[in-house]
Amino acid sequence: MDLSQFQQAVELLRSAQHISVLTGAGVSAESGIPTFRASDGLWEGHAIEEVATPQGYRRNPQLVWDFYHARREKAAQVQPNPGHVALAALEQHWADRFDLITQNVDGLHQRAGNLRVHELHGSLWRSRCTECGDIAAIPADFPRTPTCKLCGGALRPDIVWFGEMLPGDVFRDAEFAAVECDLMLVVGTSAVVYPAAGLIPLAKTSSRANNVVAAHVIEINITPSSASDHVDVGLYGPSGEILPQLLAALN
Ligand code: BJW
Ligand code: ZN
Repeated sequence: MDLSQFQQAVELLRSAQHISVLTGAGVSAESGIPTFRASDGLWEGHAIEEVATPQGYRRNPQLVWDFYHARREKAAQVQPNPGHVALAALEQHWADRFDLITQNVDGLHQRAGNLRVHELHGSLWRSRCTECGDIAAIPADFPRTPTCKLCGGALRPDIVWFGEMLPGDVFRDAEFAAVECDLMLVVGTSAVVYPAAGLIPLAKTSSRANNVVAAHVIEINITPSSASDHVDVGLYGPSGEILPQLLAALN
């Protein structure tokens, strides 16, 4: 990691009035959860269009549920890593001037202690009724082929698949957080999926905090991403190491 970039990042953090963080799969990699685009376009052995599109679900709902049951079981077995823990400590420090926007569905940010989490792509831990739209927490004794307790309709995972709209209220809150902040941390995302990736240029062109016109952006990733050309500071290494180092440098 470049030391002068690290020093710049510490200075930006010290002067930040409102921090928003955008996270992706890379932040959970060190907990043992695989990222999406690491290998050959297959997710746990499945083609993306089979398991992460509404068309795939209509073709074979049981295959899709089995995929998400396995993902949920895996997520339940792993622990938040030092990167998650450092982000929870940053929220403690900045309190209500801190927003965590995540593309992840694993719930690890909440388990680490983050309170204000905007889940753009849904959650492994909730189901949604395909008939009445009811969203419910998934209980421990969830059946392999679940149906709605309210209307008997088929349930689906409460996940945002390709071609689907993001939950409107969550995305509005995320846009607000991107506009409100004067510092955005972009952690462990390839920044290729929209509209999530569009929050980075939004932050860069508007800020209401600190009387500045645009937020600064710090990227933390093991390698440069699609966002790298547009960030102010790039810290390249594992987020489970860099985030705790940043936190330690602040104290
Ligand atoms: C580390 C690390 C370590 C590793 N430390 N770093 C504009 C242009 C082009 C296309 C579109 C567009 N707008 C919309 C689209 C279409 C599409 C899209 O964006 N496609 C692109 C791929 C081109 N978007 C959509 O379909 C969205 N919906 C939408 O736009 O609706 C509007 C609409 C609807 C209907 C009609 C008309 C309009 C919905 C997108 C939903 C995405 N959902 C997924 C799947 C969820 C299912 C599941 O989880 O099972 O969400 S896709 C997948 O990608 C998942 C992730 O949240 C998301 C982002 O991936 P992420 O997190 O960045 O992971 P990776 O693997 O890509 O990257 C990991 C990174 O970590 C890497 O950079 C590593 O280097 C790094 N890393 N280890 C730090 N230790
Ligand atoms: Zn229902």
